[in-house]
Amino acid sequence: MNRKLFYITIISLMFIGAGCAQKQPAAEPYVPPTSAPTPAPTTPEQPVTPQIPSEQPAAQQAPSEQTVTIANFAFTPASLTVTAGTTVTWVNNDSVPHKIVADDSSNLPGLSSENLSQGDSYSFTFSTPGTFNYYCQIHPSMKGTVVVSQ
Ligand SMILES: [Cu+2]
Repeated sequence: MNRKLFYITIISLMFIGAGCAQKQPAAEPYVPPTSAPTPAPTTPEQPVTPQIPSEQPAAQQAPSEQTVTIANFAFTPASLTVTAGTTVTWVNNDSVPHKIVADDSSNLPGLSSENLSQGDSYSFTFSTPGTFNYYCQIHPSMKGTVVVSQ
């Protein structure tokens, strides 16, 4: 009689244990749904987005204007790298006039200055990415390049 009670007790304990084991996996799926909504609130993401637009204007303002100096029959810098939309201004510091025109390879007929006397300047806005060569029409040996990146 005692053995039967012993086995019954063990068997009943096994069923209880199996019942608990079955309930645990069933209860687990309920936990992820409750934990998933907690990261869903976008409050921590909102302070991040304002930082991005604040960086973009700063990057655009810096290269918006660049200057090329003309002195001693040379362009300085001879090769200038800017971002698209940048306005480049050439300033003639020589006592002789210079005239800036785009090289045929640049395909920029709009880049053409008047004769620039000493102290005169000429500005051109580069809106298209690419490599643009130019030279002085009066002194064709004077050459320069503007590289426009996006
Ligand atoms: Cu010249």
